[in-house]
Amino acid sequence: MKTTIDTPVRPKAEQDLYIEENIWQQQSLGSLVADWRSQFSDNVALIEDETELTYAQFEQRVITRSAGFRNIGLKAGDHVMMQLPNSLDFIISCFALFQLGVIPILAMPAQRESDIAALCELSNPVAYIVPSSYLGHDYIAMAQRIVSACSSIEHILVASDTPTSTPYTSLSQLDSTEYMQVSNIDPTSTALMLLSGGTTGTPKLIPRSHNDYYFNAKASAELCQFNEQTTYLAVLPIAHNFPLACPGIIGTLCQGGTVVLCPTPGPDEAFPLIEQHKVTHTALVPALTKLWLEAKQWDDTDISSLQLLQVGGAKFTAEQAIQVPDVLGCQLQQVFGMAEGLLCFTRLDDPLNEVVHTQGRPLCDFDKVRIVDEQDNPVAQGDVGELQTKGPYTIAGYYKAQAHNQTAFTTDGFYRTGDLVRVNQAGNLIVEGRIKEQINRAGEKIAVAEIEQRLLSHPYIDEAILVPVPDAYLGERSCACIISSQPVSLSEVYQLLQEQQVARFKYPDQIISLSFWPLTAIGKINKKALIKRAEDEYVEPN
Ligand code: J2J
Repeated sequence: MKTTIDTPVRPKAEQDLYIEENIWQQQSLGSLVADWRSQFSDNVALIEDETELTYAQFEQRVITRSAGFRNIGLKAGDHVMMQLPNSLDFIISCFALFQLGVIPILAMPAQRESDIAALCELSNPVAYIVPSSYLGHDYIAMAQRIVSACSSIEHILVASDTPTSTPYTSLSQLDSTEYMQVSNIDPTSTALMLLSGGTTGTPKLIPRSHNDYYFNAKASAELCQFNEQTTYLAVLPIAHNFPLACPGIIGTLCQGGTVVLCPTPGPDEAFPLIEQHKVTHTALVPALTKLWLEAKQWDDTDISSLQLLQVGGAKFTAEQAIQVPDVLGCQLQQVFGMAEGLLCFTRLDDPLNEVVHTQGRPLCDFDKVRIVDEQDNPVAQGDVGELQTKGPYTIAGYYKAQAHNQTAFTTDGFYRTGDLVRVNQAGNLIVEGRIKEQINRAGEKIAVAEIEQRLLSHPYIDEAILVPVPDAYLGERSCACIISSQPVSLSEVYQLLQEQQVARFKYPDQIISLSFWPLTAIGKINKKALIKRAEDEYVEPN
């Protein structure tokens, strides 16, 4: 793997191959906006509340925002921290930045100061884009604190409903009617950075190039047969790869369809939008799907327009998968993806049995996958092992993470996913577990090391281990197992994490106290025994 200072790149021969094979279109994401306008001009591209934008109006909004960004001095290669909920502002700003070659770093609204500050330290953004508030959190106050610690940030930009009293620029104030020519952006360069679920105490950034991300979205849209009649409901937070580009928003726009923005993912907001806009496609994580399945039992909103529900992000049980066609009245597709790249989909013409029991197969023929044992040797056909992958839209390394990249990638450039999988007779992958130190809580990823380190900062906690415990609602909940000098309650742990400005989804759901660790026969800490104990001691919250 050849490494530039910050962003590892693929070997030249691989890049040439992808270009030769027309997998990489050599087109920047920002330049797509004009192409879409010329193909789909009067189609509705985006809907948020009462606002509908055609492709022509979308282009106009992107151009004026782009000029505004340029007027405050943003330039190609700059980084901008973006932390917006599902909104037009998100999409318009994103494409405006793409046009300038400015790289948005896509943080989720649920993230709090500890993550954002660490990401700013890593990436030195020149601007930070926030909503004024969302779901009760004051982002302006958070931004003020971040800026005082991060000297690279010159601008706090606040999405539309900015109170006039703030000293910060609102995004709409920025919009300029000046004509903006799309800059000449190298399509092999980084277009955006996604956040990794992470396995370590420090966050990692995933640099995705114009070429690879365009392919990711376009090929996914073709596989899912998106077209001008597609209406996609963006339900999951759109800073996440899945609703953004698998095919998600960008894939829908590639095909001339309509994107409807859903501000929160509950059925109470989503169902009426499906009915109102005759939504045909959407994507969910398993925990939300369970909620939708339950809600449909008593909610009689007409969601019969729904044709396809994609479910991914965490293991979807066959018991729930089988209910989707009957209860929600649409086809199911399982998606096993990762922000680092590789996407596996069940196909629309797969037999139901494969769709219910497997997580599909790679998006394209150029995806290389291998399943290996602990020594990196291929396992026998059908056996379980770690999935390693490389391909035209899988990264060659994380941003500015040279040491970590040495272990996260093999010497021949394969990404070690940390996922345990097997392949069935039909060639579909089945996710069996993971070896990475991560908890998958309702599709949101928690790096075990980060939370263990934070638990150890409590004065009474001497040792801490965070384990995933099977949970009927979340798929997995997290349990803090501690050895402490004095009793520590879950609410004391919450207080600690709140003081450290940690995102809420990372708080342990359960705590158990021990006086010594249970050990395996060879003397390692027996995590299975800890998980069993967590299950035995659990009292469901009421
Ligand atoms: C089991 N585990 C899964 C699945 C992801 C589409 C869909 C999901 C993501 C995503 C994504 C899983 N069954 N169906 O980016 O574009 C776990 C694996 C994987 C990790 C990646 C997309 N689908 N997972 O979830 O970067 O452990 O991406 O390595 O958030 O989620 O997490 P993330």
